[in-house]
Amino acid sequence: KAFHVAVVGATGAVGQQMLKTLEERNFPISTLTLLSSPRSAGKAVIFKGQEYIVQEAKPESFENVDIALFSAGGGVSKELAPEAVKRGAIVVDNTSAFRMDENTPLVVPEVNETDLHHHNGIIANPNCSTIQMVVALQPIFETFGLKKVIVSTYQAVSGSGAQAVEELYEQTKAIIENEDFEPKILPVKSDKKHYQIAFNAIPQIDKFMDNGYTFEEMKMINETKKIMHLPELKVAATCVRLPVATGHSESLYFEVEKAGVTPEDIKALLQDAPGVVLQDDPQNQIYPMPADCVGKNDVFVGRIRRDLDEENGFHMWVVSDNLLKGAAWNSVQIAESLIKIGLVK
Ligand code: 11C
Repeated sequence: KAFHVAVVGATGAVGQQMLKTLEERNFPISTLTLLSSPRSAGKAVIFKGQEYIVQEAKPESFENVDIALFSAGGGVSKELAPEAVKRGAIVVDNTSAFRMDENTPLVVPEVNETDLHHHNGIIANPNCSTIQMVVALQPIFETFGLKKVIVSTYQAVSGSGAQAVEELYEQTKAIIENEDFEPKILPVKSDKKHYQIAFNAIPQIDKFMDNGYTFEEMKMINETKKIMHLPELKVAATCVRLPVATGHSESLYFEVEKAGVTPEDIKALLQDAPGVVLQDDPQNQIYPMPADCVGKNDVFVGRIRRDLDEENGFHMWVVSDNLLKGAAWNSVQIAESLIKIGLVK
């Protein structure tokens, strides 16, 4: 069986990767409807060699749609995802609009695919930095138990959209050519101040909350607890933006419940874990790096070692393509799971 699929936000950084992923997976599509905000409507997009004109997303755009993949910002999802559901579609939403809603499953198929059974029309796709972390942590939790996670991220500018990638290239060029420039996008387009990203590191992703953490940090904390069904898990996060175009990296410290676990036990486990590729051979300088992970769907892990003071504590480096497993691939993977389980009419 083939399905009528709508992609909302088809011209954006994630939307483009969604189309590429649907094409690569040979996703069973009978009709493809490409939608966007009024700003991008009218643009031409090629899918499987055929040209499509992107239409402005409206409630009636979702008539007869079976599966709608949303990635056009939280405002668009809040307004139009319920309209799509009303018309019989299942929505996979890549924004933060419904993630913490208790009636909306927040799904990473390697971790909690069975949560899809409880959907009410909308399935939320988690934040990119959360996804790669839980793919690496879930097998460790299942086998050894998990007490505590402290994560520091090294995030790529494409997480902030195509304009941020442009800004990185332009600033880099301006600095090398000794020209003036004015930061306008990063760290957060709508925040009061903007800072240089080229040759820099910015310890702010999304706006600050009253508790001193950013929204990105709180997403990593709250979403991890929800996806892994571990409300009591201790999680802390510091999220930093780097001048890398694509590929988020994370340094994780975690403590397991079980005594006597060795780094070799963790490596052996992750070697066979779904969605994980182990690259861990320090003697031969083998470890994951964003430049090697771009364009791949997996989560890459390495640098696994025991903490020098805490017997049950370990350190690990986790890298993934933030636009693929962090967004487009996880969304398409959810859609594939929905079909496999028989949840798409
Ligand atoms: C970033 N993680 O790297 C963000 C982008 O909630 O889906 C994804 C925002 C989200 O800037």
